[in-house]
Amino acid sequence: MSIWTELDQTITLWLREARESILASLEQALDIDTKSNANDLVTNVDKETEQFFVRQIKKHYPHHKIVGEEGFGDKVHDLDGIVWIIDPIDGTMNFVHQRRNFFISIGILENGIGKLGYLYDIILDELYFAYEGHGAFLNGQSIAPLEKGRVEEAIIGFNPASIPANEAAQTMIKLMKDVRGVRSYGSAAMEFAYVATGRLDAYISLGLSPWDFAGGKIILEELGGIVTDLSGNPVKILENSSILAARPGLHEQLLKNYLRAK
Ligand code: 2AM
Ligand code: CA
Repeated sequence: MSIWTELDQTITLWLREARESILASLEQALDIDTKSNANDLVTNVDKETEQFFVRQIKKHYPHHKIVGEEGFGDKVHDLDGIVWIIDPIDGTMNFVHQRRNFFISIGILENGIGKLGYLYDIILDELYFAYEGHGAFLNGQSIAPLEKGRVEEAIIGFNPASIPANEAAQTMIKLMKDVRGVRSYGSAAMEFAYVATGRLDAYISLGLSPWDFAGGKIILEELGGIVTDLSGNPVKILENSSILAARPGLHEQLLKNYLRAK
């Protein structure tokens, strides 16, 4: 068994354990706090879930490095070796307000190459997973590679709160009118999972952090999806970035006709 298959089996068990404990915590009062602004929420469950993973990884894989949103991981400056990038709850606002539509998101890289990606819809118990070079799966069922798409037939994921306050806003609004539909789910992990399974054709975000996109990028790329920043440049994994994640064909069309259009 390869180290990745073995690691996957272990992570799947940890994810199930984390899910049980998140579901149990939903039966109790949440301890809710704010971070960078009044809408940037964090709860005791975000922190406890990240601590659970950090504890397990440190115990079983002490040489691996960890980047975690809530800061319980390591100070990671480079992608040498094996690096875990973890968002214990992606879609915290959904978690607090809706009690659904939130994910655990994990990406694992070896020397900068994405190897394993996990997006776990806790309420629906749907686990999206990819192993680089070996396919992507939803609850163990193989996900079909992505076919080419076109703007006129596309449903895109987009957060209207992130329409830029400059002339690019007009192009963005034109795009919203040209596509078939626009959706805003409030969880980058969910939007990546939806692009991976064809429920969305593209996802656009003006500013995400590494833990918001690491797991999703690995899964989408395994399916032939394309993930860049909004200028079409490769995403730097350890830095905040804008994100354009889309089917092939559609990705080029969005860049050429909207995002890079003058
Ligand atoms: P979170 O729930 O883990 O905070 C919502 O559009 C998406 O953007 C979610 O994935 C959310 O992740 C993320 N997000 C929310 N606030 C953010 C911020 N200040 N910087 C980067 N990503 C953010
Ligand atoms: Ca989070």
